Amino acid sequence: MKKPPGEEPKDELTVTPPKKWAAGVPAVVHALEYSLEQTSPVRTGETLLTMNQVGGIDCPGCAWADPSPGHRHRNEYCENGAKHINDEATTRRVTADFFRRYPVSELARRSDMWLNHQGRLTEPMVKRPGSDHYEPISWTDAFGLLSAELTSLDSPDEAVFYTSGRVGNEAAFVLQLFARALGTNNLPDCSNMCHESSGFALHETLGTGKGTVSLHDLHHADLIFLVGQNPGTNHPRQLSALEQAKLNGARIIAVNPLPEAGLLRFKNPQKARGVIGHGVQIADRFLHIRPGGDLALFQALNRLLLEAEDARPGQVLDHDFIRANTSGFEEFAEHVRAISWEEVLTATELTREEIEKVRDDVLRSERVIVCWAMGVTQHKHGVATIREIVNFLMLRGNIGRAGTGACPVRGHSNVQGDRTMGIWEQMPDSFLDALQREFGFDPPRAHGLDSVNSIKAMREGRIKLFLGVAGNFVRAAPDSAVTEEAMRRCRLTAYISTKLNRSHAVCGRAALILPTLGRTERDFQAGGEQFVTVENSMSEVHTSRGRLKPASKLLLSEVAILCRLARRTLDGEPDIPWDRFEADYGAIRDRISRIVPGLHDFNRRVARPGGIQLPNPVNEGVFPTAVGKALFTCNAWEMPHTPDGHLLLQTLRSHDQWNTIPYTSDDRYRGIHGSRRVVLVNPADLTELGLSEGQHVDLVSVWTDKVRRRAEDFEVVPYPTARGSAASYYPETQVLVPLDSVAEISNQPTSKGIVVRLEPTGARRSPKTTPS
Ligand SMILES: Nc1nc2c(c(=O)[nH]1)N[C@H]1C(S)=C(S)[C@@H](COP(=O)(O)OP(=O)(O)OC[C@H]3O[C@@H](n4cnc5c(=O)[nH]c(N)nc54)[C@H](O)[C@@H]3O)O[C@H]1N2
Ligand SMILES: Nc1nc2c(c(=O)[nH]1)N[C@H]1C(S)=C(S)[C@@H](COP(=O)(O)OP(=O)(O)OC[C@H]3O[C@@H](n4cnc5c(=O)[nH]c(N)nc54)[C@H](O)[C@@H]3O)O[C@H]1N2
Ligand code: SF4
Ligand SMILES: [Mo]
Repeated sequence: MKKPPGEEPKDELTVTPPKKWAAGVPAVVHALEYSLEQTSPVRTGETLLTMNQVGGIDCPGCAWADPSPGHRHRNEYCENGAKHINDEATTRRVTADFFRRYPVSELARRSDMWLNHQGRLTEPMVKRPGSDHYEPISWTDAFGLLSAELTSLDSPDEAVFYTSGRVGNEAAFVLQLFARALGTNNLPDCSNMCHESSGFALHETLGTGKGTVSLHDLHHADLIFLVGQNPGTNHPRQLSALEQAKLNGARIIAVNPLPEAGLLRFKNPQKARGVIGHGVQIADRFLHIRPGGDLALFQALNRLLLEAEDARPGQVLDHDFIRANTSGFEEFAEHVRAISWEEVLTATELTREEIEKVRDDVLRSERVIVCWAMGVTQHKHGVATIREIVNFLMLRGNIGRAGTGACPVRGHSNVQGDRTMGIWEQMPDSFLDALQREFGFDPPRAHGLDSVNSIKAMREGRIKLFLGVAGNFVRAAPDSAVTEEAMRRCRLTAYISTKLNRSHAVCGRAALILPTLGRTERDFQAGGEQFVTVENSMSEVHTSRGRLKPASKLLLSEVAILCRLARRTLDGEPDIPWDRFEADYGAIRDRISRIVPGLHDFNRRVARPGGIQLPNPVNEGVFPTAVGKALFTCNAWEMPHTPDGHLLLQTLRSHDQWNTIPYTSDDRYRGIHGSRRVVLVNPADLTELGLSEGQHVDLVSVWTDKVRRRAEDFEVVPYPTARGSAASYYPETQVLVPLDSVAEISNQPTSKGIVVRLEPTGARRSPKTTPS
């Protein structure tokens, strides 16, 4: 067993030129280095060889889809997938001794990286009110404590149940069933901070909150937009799909304030050509857009398409599609024709020629797909931007046909599945009615709290109990100081987790750590060995089966923990067979199959190689919106306003982290090594601001409430980011994101649009920039 590190990693920055390509040999080597540091060659082999294979472990990383069975590579994973899985399969352990040694107050001072590097949690622990230490507690007593707190609440709405998209379908279904049987819809999840804007926009305009694209569609598109996403780091196997599309003749347009390595060139490590050769150029066109400018870009494109139709009537727009399937075209067209070019060019920092060239690409293409991620959703007008993308697709009938569609690229491996299972504070009545029919109780109908509103309720003392499953809410949520204070007001916080993180240290007056099996591990219950199911970004539901011996004998599965807690708390009312669910997850899937449309006969169908493709009504020509047709929308926009001397900051991921958990301080593709406390700024902006490379600055966020939000001591790195903007890593910059700075309609934090000022601290490092 490897000894956990005692020291914090050193913070020493070296900058090299950003990479111009992604993956290839260094990616493979890098993944193996991290894996071997965490675990052993045998365990690395056991996990990686079955990862993303039929009957194997679903990668616990992103939600990218696997090729169909028979078309999978022997190594069907990417560098980062290998890191994520081995971060879980680590042989390092956090034991009761560790908690005796480190008081909670000290853990709260430790870095996210150090906490994660301590290894896997091994036994249930409790922190009692007034104590500064976690101490061991038996499972029975832990459930006793939690259910006593739950039953003593004045109302079930004083509890909140948070999940991340790492949770499999069965546990997600059991969790929402438990919360609703208790009487609350307070089911915030990471999606509230991730693709919530996509869900709202797609639901309103197309009548379904999910993407409409399959891998096959991507392979056969003529033109693919990659808007506000960094696939080389965050969805690396998407690059293989894009490579395939290019081989079939597709053009790709990347829209991003940063020239990300994965958008430029890709060397596929699964092919000899990729390992030794020059790889494939990914983006044929790169639009170096100002952050927040995407809505203006798509509106300008829409206006250009309408004008092209004026010039060549009947040859540009898909009138049949528009007439048969949509509503609101006239108002939309009138709105878009009136937009001002001057405002578009200021908002996007692009030239009119650049946008006209994109129009020409569109006019030459029969089949267009738009992919997007956090660069679109995490802005004030994220919902409006996605609605405008839908307008854009519909104009030429690029919805519902093979090779076309809307592709929100999802983050966590099962974030989409969790929603399908009912993890949402606003599930529609059709789902709640089905629960009522199946289980014979009245689920609450009033909407519950999402992530931002949960923090507000905690801050006001309206929430007494917080249960988190598979996430790190304290670091994922905005406005760290506010969120941490809100958490500390809770009477009890409890986390079902695999690894130590800051949410265990910044906790309620009492706190529980409930350690659980990870996806890599074998899961034996009374009914025999179990598997779980997950749904990827392309609505495919399939199995995931662990291979490794559990990290500790004292671990329980997520399903077992939730079923035991529910049984103890609800005491037979309503009558739900929690014991049976725990013993055999197939019994849970049987119930799901009667509740979730498209998952009928779940157990039998999911056992087939490749699993189940959930139907998307849009691809069958059905648009289940309020009016029964797809909607064109009119989207007013407002440029993010940055006063003189300020920059618009985006908070993003490095290549070596999983959400709130940095693995190392390196970001290889961007040429940043040894430190995460960096702020990337365009050299011309640096000159204008009177700042220079290597200078140390505090980032100060400017918001209407005048609260001081400051992230201290970041080093300035000149970087080709779009003018007027800056980029820095999340979660270190979480402290700068005001709780009230949210996207309209979706209430999603605007993590990519924070107005900041850079205040020099006086310190400066000697330049250590090295050639690549
Ligand atoms: N290795 C790794 N993989 C991951 C994750 C991880 O942490 N690590 N996280 C997973 C999760 S939960 C998610 S949601 C996804 C996130 O995947 P991404 O959305 O790719 O993640 P971010 O790092 O937030 O990057 C956002 C990208 O948007 C760009 N951007 C920022 N603002 C704008 C804008 O206004 N307009 C445009 N056009 N672009 C903009 C940024 O420059 C950056 O390239 O990744 C998933 N996969
Ligand atoms: N400023 C800023 N904030 C953001 C974002 C941003 O781009 N900028 N991105 C947002 C997005 S897109 C997301 S999705 C959220 C992510 O927010 P979360 O999903 O809450 O955070 P994670 O970092 O994925 O959670 C990591 C923890 O999950 C636990 N865990 C891992 N695997 C398992 C498992 O199998 N079972 C259980 N029970 N526990 C497990 C481990 O204890 C680990 O410490 O953050 C959001 N916050
Ligand atoms: S692309 Fe995503 S799902 Fe695929 S191996 Fe990489 S991290 Fe895992
Ligand atoms: Mo996410």
